[in-house]
Amino acid sequence: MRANDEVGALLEEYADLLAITGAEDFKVRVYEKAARSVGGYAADIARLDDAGLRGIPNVGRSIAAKIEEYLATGAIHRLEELRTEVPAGVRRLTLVPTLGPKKAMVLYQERGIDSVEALAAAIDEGRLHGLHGFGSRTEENLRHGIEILHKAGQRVPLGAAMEVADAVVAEIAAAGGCERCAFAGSLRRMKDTVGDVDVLATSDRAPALMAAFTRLPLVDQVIATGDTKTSVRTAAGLQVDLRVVPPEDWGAALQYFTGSRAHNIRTREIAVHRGLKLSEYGLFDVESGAKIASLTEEDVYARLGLPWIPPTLREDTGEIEAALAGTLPDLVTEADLRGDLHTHTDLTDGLAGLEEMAAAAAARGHDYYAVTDHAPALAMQRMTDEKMLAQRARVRELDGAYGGMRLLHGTELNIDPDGGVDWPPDFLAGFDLCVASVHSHFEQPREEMTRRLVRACENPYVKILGHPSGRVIGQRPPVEADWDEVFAACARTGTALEIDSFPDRLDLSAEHVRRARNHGVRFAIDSDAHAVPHLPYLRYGVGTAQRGWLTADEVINTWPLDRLTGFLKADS
Ligand code: DGT
Ligand code: CA
Ligand code: CA
Ligand code: ZN
Repeated sequence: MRANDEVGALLEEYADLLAITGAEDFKVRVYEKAARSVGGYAADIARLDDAGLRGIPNVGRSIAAKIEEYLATGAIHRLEELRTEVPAGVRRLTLVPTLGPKKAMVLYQERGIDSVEALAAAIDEGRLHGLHGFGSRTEENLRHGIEILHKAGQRVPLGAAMEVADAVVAEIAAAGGCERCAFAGSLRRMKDTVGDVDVLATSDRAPALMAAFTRLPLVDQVIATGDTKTSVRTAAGLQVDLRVVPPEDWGAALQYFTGSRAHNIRTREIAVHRGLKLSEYGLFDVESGAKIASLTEEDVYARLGLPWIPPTLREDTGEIEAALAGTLPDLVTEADLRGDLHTHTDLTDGLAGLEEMAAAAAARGHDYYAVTDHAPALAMQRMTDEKMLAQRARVRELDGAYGGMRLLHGTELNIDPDGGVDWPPDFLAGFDLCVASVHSHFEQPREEMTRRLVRACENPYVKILGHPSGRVIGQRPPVEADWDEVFAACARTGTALEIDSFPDRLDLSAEHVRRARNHGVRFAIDSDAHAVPHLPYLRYGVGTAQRGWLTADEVINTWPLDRLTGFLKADS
């Protein structure tokens, strides 16, 4: 894990604890902003001196000092003090949707509630009655919030699990005696949340790999260790399993541990029909016991009479039938993407300036890059017509300064409760591209929400419906709408549906993508980047698109610029 992420998490915790202990809002916000800036900062903070640290946006003298203290000693004294005042469970209370820090502290001080479980029990036993600010309506909201939190369970968003897995794989691969190493399981299938991380390696010296694994700095606790499997837990509570197999069994083990369970049941059945037996050790002839295939996944699938099936499809939702029929889709890949169509800068809530974002995008090899800052109705972003036009002028000036990459000027509009957007047609006409998203009134009844989204699609200037369901994984459920009606409207009006690649959104979800696809809709896989380190999030959006069975041609930002520009014309 990068020091930036560690310190970002500590500053966020600091902000939470300040809020819980009743510090002024402005002070809390200072730390929240600093947390995001540090986490999103492109350079490694462990390599910065004091002046370098203070060059990070939103980091002043006192925060720079705390960061230096952490880098030097591994702890921040003031944070340790706050931790003794506020039990960890009280901070966890603020993860309950609708429960803010002040209310959490009241619950702790007045009723001794120091965990989510204790809160649920207190509600059930009626112990919140009479507590100021906790009427029956509030209680109902809390009950619902606890449900949402529990549904998310202990599952971790894809992005957080991927960071851990990438770090583990890099370390194990570099350990002496390791031949191959990769992650398997739900992570390789790019599921939007991950229960635990499954890492697979081949070596003739398993004990050396296990020892290297348990010594990794991110390991907080060793759950169990042996010669074939070791399980550990990170400080954030994520379990990581490392399995070591002999080099000749790599393919069979990778196939087995990638899953899903449902997919494996089907492949085992196919084996049985052929007089074979499939396990993590290989594909065997039942009669002779001879091993028929195990070195590569391709071998295993081939001896089952199947083409290799991409991991993102392995859910037994039609991929076996498609493989047998020779009709597996040619899935979109990250290499197919030519640009990014939804990104922010520090003109609104982004952390980096236009030039920095554009330069980083160009370094990724994009052919085009759209800047789409927030529109005025999101009041806290303080957007004005003048600021937007000044940004456009700057975008036009800079266009051409990044090699072959074209800069597009767009905006992310807010869809109001009636389906209208921020600006009138003549102003919208000046943009190269308008994304439109729901940022408020998430709880509208289904019919109203459907009408709202359909009306937004019908606006001829709206070309992409941003994060269409509005979900935030583990925090906010998707809005209720008649999705088939919305998807049909997108197809009819030539509005692309976004797959927002931000790892806590992944919105549209893979299930919705697959449904939308049947309506003949186009999609845009966007980073929604608010900082330079967010640009690579496209990888998660591509994973989601693959799980939705998308091919490159269905994704508008795989198209060459002239084809894209045709799509973006208001009358198309
Ligand atoms: P997760 O961790 O809940 O996000 O989901 P997975 O799919 O990573 O599941 P996990 O970690 O329990 O196991 C990894 C893969 O190993 C799983 O997808 C299929 C395979 N596997 C593990 N245990 C079994 C089993 O008892 N039966 C079968 N058929 N496959 C198994
Ligand atoms: Ca797993
Ligand atoms: Ca596992
Ligand atoms: Zn948005």
